[in-house]
Amino acid sequence: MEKELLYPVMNQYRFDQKLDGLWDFQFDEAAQGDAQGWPENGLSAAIQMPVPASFNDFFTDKASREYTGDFWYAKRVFVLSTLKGRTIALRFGAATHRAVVYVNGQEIRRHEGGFLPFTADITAEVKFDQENLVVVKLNNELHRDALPAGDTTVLKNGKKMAKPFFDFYNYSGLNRSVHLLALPQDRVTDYTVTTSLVGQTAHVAYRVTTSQATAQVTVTLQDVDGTVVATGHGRQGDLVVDQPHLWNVRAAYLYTLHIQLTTADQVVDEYHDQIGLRTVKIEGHQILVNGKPVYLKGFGRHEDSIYAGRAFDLNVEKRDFELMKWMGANSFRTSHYPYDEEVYRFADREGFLIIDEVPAVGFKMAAASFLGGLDQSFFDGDWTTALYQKHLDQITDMIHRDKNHPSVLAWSLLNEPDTSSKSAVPYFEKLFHDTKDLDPDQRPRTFTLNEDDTFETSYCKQFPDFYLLNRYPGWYHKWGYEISDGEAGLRAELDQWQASDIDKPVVFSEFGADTEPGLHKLPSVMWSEEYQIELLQMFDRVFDSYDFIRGEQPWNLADFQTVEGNMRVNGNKKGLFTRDRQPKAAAFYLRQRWHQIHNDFKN
Ligand code: BDP
Repeated sequence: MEKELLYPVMNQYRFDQKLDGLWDFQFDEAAQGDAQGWPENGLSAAIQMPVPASFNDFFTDKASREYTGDFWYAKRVFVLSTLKGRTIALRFGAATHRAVVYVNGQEIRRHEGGFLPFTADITAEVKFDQENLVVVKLNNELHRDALPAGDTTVLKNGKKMAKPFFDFYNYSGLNRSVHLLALPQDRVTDYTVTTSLVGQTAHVAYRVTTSQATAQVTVTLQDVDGTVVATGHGRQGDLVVDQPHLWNVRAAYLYTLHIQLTTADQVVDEYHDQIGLRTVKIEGHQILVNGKPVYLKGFGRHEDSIYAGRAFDLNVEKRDFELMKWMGANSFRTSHYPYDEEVYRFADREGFLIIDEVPAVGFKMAAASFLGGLDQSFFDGDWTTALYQKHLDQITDMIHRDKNHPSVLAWSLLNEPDTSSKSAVPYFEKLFHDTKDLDPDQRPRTFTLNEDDTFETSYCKQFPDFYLLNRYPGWYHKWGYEISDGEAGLRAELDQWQASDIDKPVVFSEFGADTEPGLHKLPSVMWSEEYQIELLQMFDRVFDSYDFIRGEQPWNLADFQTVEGNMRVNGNKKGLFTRDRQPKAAAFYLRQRWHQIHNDFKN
């Protein structure tokens, strides 16, 4: 059960109920909850907290907003006896960063990692036709041997404080929906589809895993009209579709895959999902979707909005997709962690490509430099052994969860790790080796290279299938009037990539300027709306000069919250849109450019 991450569906065999709403909530500064019997009795002095939400921004006092340590949620959940005989489970979409789940006083499951779902089988504990006490202990401390990486310090007044080695606020809580599931004991536990194209025919290789070995498996594929276009029998096989409607970039087409389990001619389980038929491949400098080259236009993003912090919010997501479509975008990166599953479902429907990133961020001591970090190589640290296992676990779960989405183009295994020290190499060798066969679709694997990790300095250039470059000339160096030198430096680096025998695409996955909306200056100064446009224009000139650059994803779609600091004015302001999703002047500039660039620009 623990490994089952299928997106929940409701039908006559499967029950799915969202437990969203107000939960009991309590901080546990002294870590006394267990000793005081909170798992058995509930929280001793609870307040109410919305789920899904990050707790932080609801509070009006700073100690609560910044709270770091253990904190608890509890809810009484009535379970109907009509669900008896099935496997009863709780499914948490995301719990930051580690969780212990208790039901009716019994510990059921522990989980680490704040950005991926997990299930807890509560069948043995659940009481039917009664309220069940669901209690979850969370902990949001940051550590060097955990993802995302950081430190937790204790202030002189005794308060713990999170010190992220990354530039987004450590929003914490039950950030995604919680589900109560009741599933047949004889059930589909996972499925995989991969498509290959031969002429005018698509071959969809499928594999279904089940909880028990005896059931018969039947798989059908239906088009949008509900017509069955292919049928398969058995746990694995090939669905052959002649003249398929392919899933294309910004022109999606989704088929519905139905999986049916029968034993002794009785249907015991059904599962359905929408899938797209497409191939992705890197060939030379090209990123190919269905064999056609694509140029990525899009954004680095964050799950971030006012009030609920990092909570998944369908309304914000809908708005973000409308903004991205308005811009003429066709892609985004889930910087710096896997997003809620609904995001991938939106992208599947809208034909967006996703670079799916694991929360391996902050693997660079100097990344904490603007926070006062140390100047040593991250991979020299003795914490990397413990970290490695968590890193691999989370990549495994991300690929497991997201492997069937046509929108997922590539896996980003790290953001801006320190690769300019040789000590990174063994870690990378092992990581790229151990993750090679996790994805049945063999999508390309990559990571973003920070400004310090250049063509000359990075020891890990051999690993990615294509390059993601995060570059900030015009902002973190050679800024303002010196931007022309920034451009020259960028060109000098790109000339080295061009002259090399590396035959792989380069995508600019970050570049940008913090911009205060409403600040206008002629001539421009940094932070003004005019300067943001000039900086984008500089990058665009450069992108258009090199054929191997196959995508541009400015940082960021929208302004977002970070730790407070002398480099940040209430968060990171590099958004093309404000935090409440209204355009800055640069959005109009870039929109015009992107509408003139076809998806297959440069080919
Ligand atoms: C990059 C990071 C990103 C930051 C960005 C910035 O990948 O998380 O927000 O810089 O400083 O280094 O704006």
